[in-house]
Amino acid sequence: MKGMTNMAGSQIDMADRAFPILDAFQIEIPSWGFANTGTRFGKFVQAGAASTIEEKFSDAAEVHRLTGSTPTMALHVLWDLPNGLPDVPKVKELEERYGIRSGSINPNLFQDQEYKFGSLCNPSAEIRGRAVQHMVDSISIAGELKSRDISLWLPDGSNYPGTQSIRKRVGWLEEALQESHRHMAPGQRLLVEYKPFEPAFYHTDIADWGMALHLAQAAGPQAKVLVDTGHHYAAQNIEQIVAWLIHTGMLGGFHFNDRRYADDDLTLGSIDPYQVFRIFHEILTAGAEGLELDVAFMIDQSHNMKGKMEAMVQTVVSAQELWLKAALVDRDALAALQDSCELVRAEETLRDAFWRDVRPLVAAWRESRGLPVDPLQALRESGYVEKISKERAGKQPTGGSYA
Ligand code: LRH
Ligand code: MN
Repeated sequence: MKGMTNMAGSQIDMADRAFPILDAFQIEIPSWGFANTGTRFGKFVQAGAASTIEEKFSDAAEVHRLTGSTPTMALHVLWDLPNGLPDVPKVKELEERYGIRSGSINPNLFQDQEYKFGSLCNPSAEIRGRAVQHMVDSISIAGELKSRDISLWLPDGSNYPGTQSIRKRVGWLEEALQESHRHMAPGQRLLVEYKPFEPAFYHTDIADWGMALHLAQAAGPQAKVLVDTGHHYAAQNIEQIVAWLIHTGMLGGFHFNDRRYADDDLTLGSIDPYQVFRIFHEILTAGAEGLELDVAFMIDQSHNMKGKMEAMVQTVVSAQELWLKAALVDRDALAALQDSCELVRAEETLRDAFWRDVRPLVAAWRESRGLPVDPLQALRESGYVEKISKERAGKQPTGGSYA
């Protein structure tokens, strides 16, 4: 088979193991990862940034052409379907033209002025009603686009003690998610994302995995928890949270990114690649033990400094490599060493897989699948970034800190 011509026997067995693993690996890219984004201190615009839904589909198609692992793109309702349901036919046409399917649908309950004191948790029943209507519209859009997941993140919270009733807000949130769940079609999933703080800095209504798990269970059987790797205090053991969500059958998906301090939305594996490896290890071990998992892998990053196309391709390449490393852990040996409490040998069995340089194997897989052996180099040689920078220069909206 092409790509394996000059591989020794053991390498061929390794390829036999690795290639199907890489064939099955998929990770969803966020439309907003191609747009000009910034922080509250400003936004450095890139001439090639995407500002239209068509440009985002074009960029997503290029990432998939180069990596082979990103057939779907997550959409954010107000940013990508500003008119809601009436924008669906256009999106379907773009899916056709660019060969990229719409992925998770993200309601946006954090932009409208009326959500200052909350959306689904706002003391005003009227405002809560409008926020629930946006959830219902987002669920309909997902239905029209045959997207399985409605991925909900809420900025709701408060900035000062005593200014809001935390318990009343829990009650309103339970009602709103139960009402939303009632509008879901069979097979659809509601993913509840938690975040400890920002933009609220005293209390956030869905601040941690326990709150998200309770709300998802209270909403209904089609609701699960979404783990954004950037939404944890530095001292938290994320893979332990993942293990609990797997154990309770409540793990729905991930937003992968990396961080040094808080929700920095940096590129996956750029600060702590071992963190992603440990998360992947928990998922693969559960799968190897026969647990039926249905976990959506998604990227959620804002590329404020790196070239957006380069950052996205780099992220997918890192994810492919870290997934394969974790997939090659000798799980049987590890399980035996764990049971016999042989600590160092167990740890070395895990680290051995992490230290393995799988890049030649992934390159051989790409070659065997007709993909560019080095996607980042292929991006540079394609001239795609230069082309879109010329076409899009000066057309991007300047306002707003986010996409
Ligand atoms: C919030 C978040 C959420 C998205 C947004 C773009 O921090 O992680 O998932 O809606 O980023
Ligand atoms: Mn997220």
